[in-house]
Amino acid sequence: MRRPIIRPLPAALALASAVALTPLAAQAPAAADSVIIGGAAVRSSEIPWVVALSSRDRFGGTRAGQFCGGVVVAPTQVLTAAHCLSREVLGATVSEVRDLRVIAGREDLRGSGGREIPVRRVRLAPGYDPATSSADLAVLTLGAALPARHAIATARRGDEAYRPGTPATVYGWGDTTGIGTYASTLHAARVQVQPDSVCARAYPGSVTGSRYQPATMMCAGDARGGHDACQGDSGGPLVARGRLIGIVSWGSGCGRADSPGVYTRVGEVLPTVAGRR
Ligand code: 4AZ
Repeated sequence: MRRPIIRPLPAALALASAVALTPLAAQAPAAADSVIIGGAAVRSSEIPWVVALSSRDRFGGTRAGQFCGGVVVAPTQVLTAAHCLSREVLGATVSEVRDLRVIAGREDLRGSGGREIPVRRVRLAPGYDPATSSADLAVLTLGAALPARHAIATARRGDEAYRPGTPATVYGWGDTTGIGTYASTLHAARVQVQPDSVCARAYPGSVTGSRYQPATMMCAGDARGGHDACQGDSGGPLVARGRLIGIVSWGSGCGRADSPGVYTRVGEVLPTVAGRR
């Protein structure tokens, strides 16, 4: 997620959400040449299922109002993180945001290529809990259809792509340095699916941090750090074996060896969203 231009939240609440979702000040800056964190630029035309979530009203026009990522799973269905649609992120309720759109097929957020499609309907996973980030998933219905070939297959519960050690790729337009350098072109980083034991050890839950919950979350990173999602990548896809396995959700800092990125476990949480087709 990105912080909205206007933040009407009480400082204490804003701080609580920042703690759960990575305070910028606490992030360890990654290497200066890293992108997404430790990734590389990719052409969005080759990754047609990645979209940007946008509201110029809330986030300004310099990067087309991008504030989160999303994933096309059917011609009019896009998945994102539920927290992307929260008041903390938007600075308003989602129904008050009149220009919520997805941007598909745009190489550079500063340009005008691709399409901007309005979001018609928003459904949050019924188990979504903003306090713990559990079941952090939302299904957006678009006002116009994208080509069916732009959609990516979603992993099912127990999919072999969830096996620890599986190579995976995370995509986004988020922070490339850990200190607030937002990308204008799509970036991708290679990570590996981590065992639940590693995720649980990294995020045991404490006064300052969220707890890893394997039922609705998974985590991915690399043992040496340096490859990760970061602020602004939330809602975007984690893909393995050609299938969507995770949605960027939260983490402590970006690219730290001891703090893998935490993702919504799509195979478990997507089936809980009623009437999603
Ligand atoms: C965020 O604030 C965020 N390193 C997303 C992913 C990660 C951290 C923060 C994982 O949107």
